[in-house]
Amino acid sequence: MKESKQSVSRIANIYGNHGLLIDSNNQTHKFMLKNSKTKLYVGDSIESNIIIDDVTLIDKPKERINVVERFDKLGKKQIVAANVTQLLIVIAPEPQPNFLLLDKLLLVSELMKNQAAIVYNKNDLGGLTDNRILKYKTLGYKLINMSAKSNNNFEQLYNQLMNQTSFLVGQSGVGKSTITNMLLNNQALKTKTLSSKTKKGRHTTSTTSLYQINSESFLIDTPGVENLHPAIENAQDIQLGFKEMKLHIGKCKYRDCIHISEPLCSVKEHLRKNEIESSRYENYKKLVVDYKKTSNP
Ligand SMILES: Nc1nc2c(ncn2[C@@H]2O[C@H](COP(=O)(O)OP(=O)(O)O)[C@@H](O)[C@H]2O)c(=O)[nH]1
Ligand SMILES: [Mg+2]
Ligand SMILES: [Zn+2]
Repeated sequence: MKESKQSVSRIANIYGNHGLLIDSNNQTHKFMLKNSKTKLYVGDSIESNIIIDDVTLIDKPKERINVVERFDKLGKKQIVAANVTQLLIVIAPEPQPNFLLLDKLLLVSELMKNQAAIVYNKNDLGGLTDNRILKYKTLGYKLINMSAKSNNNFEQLYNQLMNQTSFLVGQSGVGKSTITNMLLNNQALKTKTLSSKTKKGRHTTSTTSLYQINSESFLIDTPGVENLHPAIENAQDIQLGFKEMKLHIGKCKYRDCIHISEPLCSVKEHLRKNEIESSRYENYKKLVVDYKKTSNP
């Protein structure tokens, strides 16, 4: 029986009580949980565990800095990954961007205290000229203009990943798995062709997986991340995801103003002056209404 110790590793994927982890030398190993009741997520960090016959026995993960949550099909909260430091929100000319989803994902990122970057992929199909997208740059978000297929602006994306655990999010079909493939430069993930009839992407990622880009940089790709759940604790939190509204916090008549029906509201005043764009404000309102519907009063 071979037995050895190892330093910090990250969980790469999980199937029940076993799966794969990546060690600090970018080597993949099998693991098994000692106790199948222990909660373990992709991205979890594991410290010095015992390896027996090439299988790492895991007692418990290190304390998490955060978790990414979504609603499952039954509307129940589910954790999809842990220890994420950056959301990479991927959009493309096709499928057409869903701006409500984009604004919601920026809020998810803000409430996780993560950094966010918007990746405009498939620029080979259409240049980045859409003002609805360009405005995010004006708002202060990093906007990477690239094509995974024609390897355009790969450098910029690569630099954005350095020293981060990045989580790829966005509509199905925007190219998340293709980007992952490009980065890993292998065929480990299979991508299928966009269904030309519906122009809607099909899921091509069957399970959440973490990949190592270099010793300090990791990337997580997962299917079905459209219903990520922002960690909203009260309606006041929602404005934090909107940089242009954040500027006016504390300037309304009411300290707890949520900028919808209150009088003497600074946000609505700037909205009237077109300093806050109405489409962003409408998405803000939808997120507030959505939150109120699902939260217990
Ligand atoms: N033209 C073009 N197609 C791309 C690009 N990136 C991905 N695709 C295609 O878009 C489709 C969906 O990609 P996929 O990576 O599965 O998307 P995911 O659902 O976000 O993981 C596939 O047919 C890819 O070949 C790109 O940069 N340009
Ligand atoms: Mg995919
Ligand atoms: Zn207000």
